[in-house]
Amino acid sequence: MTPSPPSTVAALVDFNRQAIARALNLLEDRRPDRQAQALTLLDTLSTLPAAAQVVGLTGPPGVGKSSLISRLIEPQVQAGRRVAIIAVDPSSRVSGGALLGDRGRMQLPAQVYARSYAARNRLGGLSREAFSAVFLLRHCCDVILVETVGVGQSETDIAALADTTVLVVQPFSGDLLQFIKAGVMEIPDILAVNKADNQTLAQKALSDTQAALALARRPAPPESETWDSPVLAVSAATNLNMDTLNQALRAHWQHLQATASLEKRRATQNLEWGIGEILHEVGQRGLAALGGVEGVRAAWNQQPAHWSVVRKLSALLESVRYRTSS
Ligand SMILES: Nc1nc2c(ncn2[C@@H]2O[C@H](COP(=O)(O)OP(=O)(O)OP(=O)(O)O)[C@@H](O)[C@H]2O)c(=O)[nH]1
Ligand SMILES: [Mg+2]
Repeated sequence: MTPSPPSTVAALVDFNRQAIARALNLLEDRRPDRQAQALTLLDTLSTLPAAAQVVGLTGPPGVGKSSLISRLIEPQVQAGRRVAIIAVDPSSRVSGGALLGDRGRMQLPAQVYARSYAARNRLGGLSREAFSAVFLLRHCCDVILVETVGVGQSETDIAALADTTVLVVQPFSGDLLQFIKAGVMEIPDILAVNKADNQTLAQKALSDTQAALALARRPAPPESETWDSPVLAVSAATNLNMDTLNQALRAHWQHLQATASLEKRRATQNLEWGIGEILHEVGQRGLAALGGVEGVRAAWNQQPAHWSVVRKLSALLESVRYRTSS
């Protein structure tokens, strides 16, 4: 692989928004030479620290995910932190206005980069482009906020991409809580009951959520790496408890770093990214030739530990092309 120009990499790491936009366009470009350039860029970046905390906010339509994001970025920007916002949305709204909800007419500050993606199928969930974008952005900023709409499957999907998953619910979100109780949905790292400006409804939602969580929790394993998912009543409209939500995000990040959890999550995310790329490149048949998801996992882990994810991916693609052509 020919290395990417140092100027491009330096500009990305420096959070130059034009450079970020160009690099994300490159990831989406389907021409083979551009795809090769994109992989080279990811390969170069993957030798550098991936220091951003990836926070996934998910939940049913209209619960206030975008409103919460626009609140969450305020203290980050004040603290001089660089923030990327990725909205994965079935209706593919592109403007910053839609992304930031009712408050979205404002101009994004210079330390904030935002981009929307359509939710195209990737193992039935998040778009491949969004996955790769987060992959790249982890090297360019301090925090990435990913918004996804959904109930059920997409929460599991966002967990494959985010370091910290926040499930946003609102009063009367019984279906979602049923999913947690029934074990259909993984327990999120943080539950935010939004719209708590309506006191009565919020109190009821808070106790329902706590009850669902208590039923779903399994006994903690002996090595105490477990995280007790907090349930927080918040309001994006009145700023209620937004500092508590920010603190919980920080606390979870510290927890991930203090235990081996971050390393484990990142390894899973890298593998998930690899599987998405393999599906894109060689389809279900190619994936089957590698032994399906299990086969890819085994082959991926057999690659040298010092190899970047891009090198692991290239080796697997080469082997599947060899097998399917012979
Ligand atoms: N009362 C009240 N309304 C809120 C609050 N947060 C958001 N809203 C309103 O709820 C509506 C939806 O908010 P959004 O932030 O766009 O919700 P969303 O989850 O991003 O919606 P989708 O992206 O369409 O899934 C808007 O009219 C908001 O003004 C809140 O804390 N309290
Ligand atoms: Mg939204």
